Amino acid sequence: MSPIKDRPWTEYHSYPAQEMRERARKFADDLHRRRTIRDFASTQVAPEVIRDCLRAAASAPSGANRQPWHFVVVTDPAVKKRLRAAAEIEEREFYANRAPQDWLDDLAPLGTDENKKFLEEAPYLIVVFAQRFAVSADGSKHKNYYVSESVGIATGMLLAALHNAGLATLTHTPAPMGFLRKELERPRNERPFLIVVTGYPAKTVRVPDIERKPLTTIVTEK
Ligand code: IYR
Repeated sequence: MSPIKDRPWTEYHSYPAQEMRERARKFADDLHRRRTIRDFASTQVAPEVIRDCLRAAASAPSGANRQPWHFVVVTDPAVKKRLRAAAEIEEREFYANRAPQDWLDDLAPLGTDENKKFLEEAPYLIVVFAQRFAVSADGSKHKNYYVSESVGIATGMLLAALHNAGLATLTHTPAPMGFLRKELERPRNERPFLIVVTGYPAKTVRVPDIERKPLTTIVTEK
């Protein structure tokens, strides 16, 4: 990549003060309407929408602009079925033996269990991988920086973009999730990060009117 200083520079896009305030408020209000759901309709989603949301994610900042992510977009029912089977093996073990009691107690209000039917029902599974390092065509390794931070930011931007498009999402982290690399034939320099289960909510879905921590408890001004 050519050095930044040799690239064309464009003016920073800004808004008049009033417009800025409105945009900030509307965006926050809209993000607050996002809810994780666990029951998806089989309704199809236009691939262009998913592609544009991935384009939004791809704009994320990353350590040294190394963009250490890869997204596997799963729509093939046979692949989904395999992922569900593999995830449920791990999750059965998680709920029965691996999870300590205090973790199970924290999950109880969510009503989650080892049954992961959403992995087959949702039209899209976007499996996010983090690249610990990059491998060039000649096999040499190139370091990446702040990988978890970068991939976390890109995933957050993906969730915001999908919500903005009117789609529902579920962030699913089967534990452990090493099986995703094998099932999806990803290289050894990548580790599975998260599954973004994406689609429309099932007709029966109701979401709780949950509250978020008030700003006064999460923000300190100095
Ligand atoms: N991976 C399990 C358990 C789980 C853990 C957390 I932390 C959650 O917020 C939700 C679920 C599962 O997917 O059921």
